[in-house]
Order: sequence, then C-alpha cells, then structure tokens
Amino acid sequence: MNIKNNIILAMDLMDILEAYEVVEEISDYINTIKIGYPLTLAEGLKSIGIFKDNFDFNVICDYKVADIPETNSKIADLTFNAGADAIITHGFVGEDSVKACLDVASNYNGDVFLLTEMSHPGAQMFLQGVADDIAKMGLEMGIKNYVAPSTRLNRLSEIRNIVGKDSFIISPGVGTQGGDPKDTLKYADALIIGRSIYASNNPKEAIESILNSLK
Ligand code: NUP
Repeated sequence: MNIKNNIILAMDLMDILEAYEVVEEISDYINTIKIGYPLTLAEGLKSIGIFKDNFDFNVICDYKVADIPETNSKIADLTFNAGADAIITHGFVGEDSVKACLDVASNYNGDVFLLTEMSHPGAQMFLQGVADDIAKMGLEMGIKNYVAPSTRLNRLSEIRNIVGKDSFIISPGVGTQGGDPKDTLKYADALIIGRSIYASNNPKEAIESILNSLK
C-alpha cells in the first residue's frame, strides 16, 4: 500500500461529521485512514465510502477479526464489499481463521494486515508470548502486511527480523501511547496515529509537527 508521508490516521472519533472535519483539515498530508469499531459501530459501514468517495483515501478497517473461519469470512466480505482496501485480522486465532480473511480479500484484490503483538501494556500478559509465532505463521502463509507495536521497539524490531525487510509493517502506539515517530520508522514502514492528531486542538499543526520530527 502506498501511504503518503508514512502516516495512517487512526480515526476513532464516533461522529462522522466531526471525523470528516478533522480529515478535511489534514487531507493534504495523508492518503490513508484506519477506522475501527468506534466509528463503524456509531455510524455504520457507510463510513468507509465517505472517506473513499470524498478523499479517495486508502481505507484500512481495524476490525481485529478473531473468530472461526466461517464467521471471519462473513466479516471480511461485508468489509470489502463496503469498499475497504484492507482489513486487520488477529493472528492468535490460528491459520484457518486467518486464511478465511485472506481468501475473501483476494476476491476483492484487498489486503490483510496480520496483527502480531499489540501496543498496550496488557499485551504483555498473553499476546506477547505468542507474537513471534504469529509472525512466523504469517510469513509461512505468504502474508506481506503486519501490525506491530511502536511502544516496545525491541519487540517491533524482533517482529521485523522475523517477517523480513520485504514485509510491510504498520505500527500503532505513536504519540499518546508513548511511541516515538522517528524511532518507530527505523523498523516500521508506516505509523498509525490517532489521538495525537484528531484530539489535538489543531490537527493540522499536530501532523505538521510530527512530520517535522521525522526530518
Ligand atoms: O496494537 C494495537 N494498538 C493500537 O493502538 C493495534 C491497534 N490496531 N491499535 C489501534 O491503533 C487503536 O485501536 C487505535 O485505533 C490506534 C491508535 O490510536 P492512538 O493511540 O494513536 O489514539
């Protein structure tokens, strides 16, 4: 995926008009948005079309799909059918469930991002212990796109080692969760940034200052 300025806006506002206003302010700087359950449950799958039709953005749906294969297929089908370019799926559910998402994605020419380790502290309780194996599974399955945390650079770097330089890693946790943009980009291909931009009093200045810090 071609991600302008290596920044993906995580849009977790729950009102589509507010979300639209923020996006309009910074649309010169980005071409990729990630939406998840907050906006989708509040405003529906039509949110995808709003960012595609009005901004021509790449839309990544962060639905952290984590069910049995049959249910994963239904979730992925609804998501891509609504216009998404990519979906984020959990890896801990195993190969069959992940493959269900890959199969649906290929029908739509869409991408699947495999979530390895998450960025919050609680991910160290259970997920961290299997994250390397999830990454290895992804590699064996031929997956090219991964999500890995900016909040623990040693873990991000380890996951990069496993998936290799030809894989594409997007990394959440930058800003509000403590991750540093420049350091993260030593290992990741793009940053996922939400509150530091959309919850700022001036989203345009916020993104400009992040871009300056990358120079
Ligand atoms: O491990 C993850 N951590 C994480 O924060 C995986 C994610 N998908 N996210 C998402 O990234 C989270 O749900 C939110 O949408 C975004 C980070 O937002 P912020 O902390 O920059 O506001």
